[in-house]
Amino acid sequence: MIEDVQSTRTTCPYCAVQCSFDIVHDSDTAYEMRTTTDCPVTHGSVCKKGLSALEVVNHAERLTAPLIRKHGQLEPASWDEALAHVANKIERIQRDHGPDAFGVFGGGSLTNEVVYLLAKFARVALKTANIDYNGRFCMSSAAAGSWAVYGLDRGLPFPLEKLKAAQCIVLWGVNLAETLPPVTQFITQARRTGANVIVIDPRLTRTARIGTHHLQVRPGGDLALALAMLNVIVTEGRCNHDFLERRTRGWQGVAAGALPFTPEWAAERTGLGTEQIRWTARLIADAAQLGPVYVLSGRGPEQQSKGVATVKALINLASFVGGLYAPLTGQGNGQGGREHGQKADQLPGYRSIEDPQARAAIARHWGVPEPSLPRTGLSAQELLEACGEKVRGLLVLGSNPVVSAANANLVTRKLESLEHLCVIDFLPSETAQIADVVLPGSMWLESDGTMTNLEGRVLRRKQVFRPPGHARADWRVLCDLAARLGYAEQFAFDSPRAIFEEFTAATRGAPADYSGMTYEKLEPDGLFWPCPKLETGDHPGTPEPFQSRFGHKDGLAHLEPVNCLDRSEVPDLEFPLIITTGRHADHYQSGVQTRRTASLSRKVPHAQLELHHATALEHDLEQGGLVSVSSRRGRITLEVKLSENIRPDTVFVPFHWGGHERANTVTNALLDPSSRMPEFKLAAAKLLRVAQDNTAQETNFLEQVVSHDVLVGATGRSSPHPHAADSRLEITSSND
Ligand SMILES: Nc1nc2c(c(=O)[nH]1)N[C@H]1C(S)=C(S)[C@@H](COP(=O)(O)OP(=O)(O)OC[C@H]3O[C@@H](n4cnc5c(=O)[nH]c(N)nc54)[C@H](O)[C@@H]3O)O[C@H]1N2
Ligand SMILES: Nc1nc2c(c(=O)[nH]1)N[C@H]1C(S)=C(S)[C@@H](COP(=O)(O)OP(=O)(O)OC[C@H]3O[C@@H](n4cnc5c(=O)[nH]c(N)nc54)[C@H](O)[C@@H]3O)O[C@H]1N2
Ligand code: SF4
Ligand SMILES: [Mo]
Repeated sequence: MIEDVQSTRTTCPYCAVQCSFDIVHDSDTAYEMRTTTDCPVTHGSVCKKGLSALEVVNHAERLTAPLIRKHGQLEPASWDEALAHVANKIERIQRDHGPDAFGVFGGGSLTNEVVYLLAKFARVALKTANIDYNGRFCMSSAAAGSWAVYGLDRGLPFPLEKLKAAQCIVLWGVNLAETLPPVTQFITQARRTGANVIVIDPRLTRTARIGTHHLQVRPGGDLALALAMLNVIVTEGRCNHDFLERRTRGWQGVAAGALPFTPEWAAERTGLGTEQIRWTARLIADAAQLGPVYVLSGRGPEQQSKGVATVKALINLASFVGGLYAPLTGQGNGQGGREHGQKADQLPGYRSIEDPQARAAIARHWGVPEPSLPRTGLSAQELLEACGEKVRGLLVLGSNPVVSAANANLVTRKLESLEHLCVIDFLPSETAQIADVVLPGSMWLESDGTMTNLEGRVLRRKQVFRPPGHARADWRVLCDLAARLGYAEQFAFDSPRAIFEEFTAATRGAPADYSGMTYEKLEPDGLFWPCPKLETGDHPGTPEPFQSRFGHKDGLAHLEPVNCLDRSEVPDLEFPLIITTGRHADHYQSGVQTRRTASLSRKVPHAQLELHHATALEHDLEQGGLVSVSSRRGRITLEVKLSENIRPDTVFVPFHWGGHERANTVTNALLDPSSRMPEFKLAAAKLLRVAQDNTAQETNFLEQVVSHDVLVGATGRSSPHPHAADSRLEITSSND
């Protein structure tokens, strides 16, 4: 009926920009998603992923009933049966092996309400130390570096608008034209008024094309490059002493520490010329004389086994010219997701689980004795790799680690060896397909909540529909399960608003203080944290927390000298190339939603290996042909995409696919010593041409070896194309 049609303003299900949309709908159908110039973040520009998000809401594969594995197959069950089954498994595993034997794995796409609830569920209902989440794979290095040096991680510590007035923006390993597309408007506006935009990426990306300068760094060379640029700035006397004196401490040690790292030292490590390094450092320092300089990183320099050291080096570089460093957060609630307790070492409000005061405050808030709160548990990759041994059961909510964790063959085997795997999802992700119980949760427009975007701006997410069939809102699933475990009283919430009220009160006095926020005050433009509750009046929020002070008690940035310790895999005769991984504009994350979005997947149905013409020639590969890529961990088969835009020593693959196209089959799970971030951006690899008959021929001319090999998984398939069988996966076929 025409009079039923209404419009609900909410935010996008995907990335950390959190663009606003108006959903035009009636009580059970969404007709349209409209952009709105009222969007406080991007003023109406969005990307095609966001705009296509409705396509998957009514997808035929939506999970609408709980599923329990019986005789190897996932079969529909009632909520009663499924919840009793999961609660039983939890109780049995914890009774036999202790509370930490049951783990929890969360995600950065969940609302703050669900993140808070999951953190409380793990610590109160399960009493397990082992809760971690996919943000460990995402923001952990940037967060650890920012906390150490700035004393706080608030992602971008200023609204995106501020970028327009920059004199120089360094986009370090971030391909925002594909990953945060509407942010490009702020970059191009800065360019129009004369800013230099320096893009540092092994590929000449779409982002590099909107920049003024491109440094085609060798993967993993970022730390050496940052150190060498700092060396130039220090040795040529280009430091901003005023900023260093007023806003930092420890800079003298950093300056002295930079002396050995000359551009000559860095040239081979970075794959760049000494003059290019010198010239770029001077460009940044000169621009800083005229106005603001921002060094913004993406996952390129962060997803490395030296990610934290690299982030600290980027902060040093920015600080020495008087500029600011900030990471660009990735997931929809990647910022809130890392603040409210689903990380193994955190309690809500971005507090440390080891801090006695924080423990006491949260224990009081939750009505439990302080000693009952667990301590720091295993980090994401370590938690997944402990499955089947230290960890016997796992609850996954908001992640698809079978596709997205490093060294995914190993991780999948570990998950399969669990006594119990429970996945809460709205689609049959690859991880749900190997679960023992799948609980149907809610999509973005099926529950109320809040999301904290990449600027630290907290925005309202609004419910438009009820979850389909027997599916339930995620928060309700957690409350129901907690009740089964005997914690009905602590999880007696009747709405996301009730959770929000308890959650914001829990953050009072914490670094990420949301206590002054209410659902009403978050409209229309959101509020930036910290936003404490005041005795009188409303706190306006804090758009620029670093404007005059950093997060440490003394208000200063605590700069640290950084060394170039490198444990990364180096290419050798057997694995002569570097493989790096990342994203494609048309797909999102582990691809569960975008591979099922017809308008996106029609255009980009498969993972392609991007490689340079010269490398292709050397390996006898042609456009559209098949290539097998192997590393010390495994082998995948991909279509060849020839390019002039990538270093000849490097190949690139997006990680949005599973099966034989799964990038993480080849990635290295070497962890950063402090953030525990796996090395997604760098592994040694070799290529093998896949002949028509699916026989792989080694054509590595460097080694002058030609051998024949049969591709794992590429033989015995009825389809002439090894990808075809992956396009529609049956939920019941997983454990056959
Ligand atoms: N379309 C799309 N958008 C997304 C997502 C998505 O899946 N798809 N995911 C969201 C999420 S969660 C995140 S975290 C962000 C990530 O956003 P980005 O950080 O922009 O994404 P990536 O493609 O992982 O990496 C960025 C760039 O790093 C480069 N790179 C690879 N290795 C290195 C290296 O060693 N050094 C340097 N300097 N660069 C290197 C790659 O070539 C790539 O262009 O995107 C968000 N937005
Ligand atoms: N090789 C390589 N691997 C990477 C990366 C890389 O650059 N290279 N990047 C890493 C990064 S930065 C990230 S963030 C991770 C992301 O990878 P994942 O952690 O796998 O994240 P998603 O693909 O978003 O998975 C989300 C899953 O949860 C479901 N889901 C999403 N939202 C909700 C919700 O609100 N409720 C419920 N119940 N379910 C939900 C989706 O259907 C999907 O199955 O991948 C990491 N892995
Ligand atoms: S930029 Fe991010 S938030 Fe905006 S429409 Fe695209 S995916 Fe959604
Ligand atoms: Mo991410």
